[in-house]
Amino acid sequence: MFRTAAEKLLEKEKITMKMTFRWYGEGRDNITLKQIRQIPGMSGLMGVLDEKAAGEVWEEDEIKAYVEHVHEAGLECEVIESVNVHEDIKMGLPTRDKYIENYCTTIRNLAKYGVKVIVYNFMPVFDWLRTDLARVIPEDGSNSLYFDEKELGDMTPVDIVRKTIEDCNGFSLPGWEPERLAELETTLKRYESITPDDLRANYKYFLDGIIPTCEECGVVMACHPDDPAWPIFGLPRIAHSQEDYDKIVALHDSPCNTLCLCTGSLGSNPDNDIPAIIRHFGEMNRIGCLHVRNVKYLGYHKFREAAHLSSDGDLDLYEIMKAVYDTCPDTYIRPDHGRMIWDEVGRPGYGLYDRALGATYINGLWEAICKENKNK
Ligand code: DNO
Repeated sequence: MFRTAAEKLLEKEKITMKMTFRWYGEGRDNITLKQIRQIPGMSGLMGVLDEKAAGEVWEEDEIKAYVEHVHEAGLECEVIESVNVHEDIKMGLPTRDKYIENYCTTIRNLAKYGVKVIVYNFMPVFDWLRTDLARVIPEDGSNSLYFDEKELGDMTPVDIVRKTIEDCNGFSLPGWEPERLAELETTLKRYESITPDDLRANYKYFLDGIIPTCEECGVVMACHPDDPAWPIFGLPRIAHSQEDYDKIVALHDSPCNTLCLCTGSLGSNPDNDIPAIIRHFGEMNRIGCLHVRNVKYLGYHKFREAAHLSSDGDLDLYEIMKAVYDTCPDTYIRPDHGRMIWDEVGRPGYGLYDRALGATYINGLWEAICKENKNK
C-alpha cells in the first residue's frame, strides 16, 4: 500500500483522489447520509464517533455499527477523524502509557472495519479556535467562522470556551468536547512549564508507541495543523509551518506518520505557501489526506473563512489542486468548513450547502487538471 511519489506519478492515469465529507453520526448531525450521497462525486466520509471522549477505546461494535450504516448509504468510510489524543499524553504524564495502549486498540479496531487513515492533532487544550462562529460577510449576507486576535485580547481561555459552546447552535463542535474542557484551569496551569521542545518529545513518545501498530495494520496517521497557525494563550504549538512538519515527520520516520494538510489552517498565516508545502510533503509521501478550504485575510492575525472559490479568498485553489495532482493524486480530500448560506441553520462551519458547492468546485478543478495533463 505504500508507494513513493515517483511510483504514484507513474500510476497517475489510474488513480484518483477521493472526495469525502465530514459527518457526525445519526442524531448528532442534521445532515443525512442520503444528502451526502447525492453530492456529485462523493465517495465517502471522513467519519467520526463524536460521542467518544479523548483517551477512550473506540469499541469494535460501535465502529462496526457506524461503518455498516455508512456503507448501507452507498458511501465509504476509509477515513476517520478526531481520534483525540488524551492531554496526559501531550503533557507527558505517567498515565500516558495506558492512553497510548487504548489508542493502539482503537487503531486496530478501526483497521478491522476498513479504515485506512486516522486524522488527529497534537494541539494542547484547544483544537481550532475562532472569535466569532457566524460573522456576517458584508458582501453577500452569508456568514462564516472568523478570527481576530484583537478580540481575543480581552478574553481568557475560559471565556472563549464558554462563548464557543454558547454560539454553536446546540451542536457539538470538534475539539470542544465538554469533558475535555472541564479541567481547563488545571490543564492550562500545567502547560505553563511545557516548552515546544518538551511537547515534541512527548509527541515522539506517542508516535513511537503507536506507529508500529499502524504499520502492522496498514493505517496511516494524519496530523492536523494548529488552527490558527500560530501560538495562542502562550500555549506551546508545534504544527503550523513546513519547518514544524519537517520535525514531526522526522520524529518517527514511517509512511504511516503523515500530515492532514488543512489548507485553511496552515493558510491562516500568509507566510505559509500552501502549494509549496503540499509539493514538499507530497513528494515525501507524507500527506495522508487534505482538508481544502479558502481564507480571506483581513489584517494581522485576522481572517475569515471564505467560499472555496479562489477569487473569494486569498488561497489559490487551482495551484493547490495542481500540487495535489502532481505529488499525491491518490489522496483523500474533504471540502472543509463552509459558510452558512441560503438561511441554513446548522453546526457552524459544517453546513450542507456551501460544503457541497466546495466539493463540486474542487471536483471541477480536478477534472480540468486531469484532462489538461492527459493532453500534454
Ligand atoms: C476542524 C477540524 C478539526 C480536525 C481535528 C482532528 O474543523 O478540521 O477539528 O478534525 O483537528 O483531530
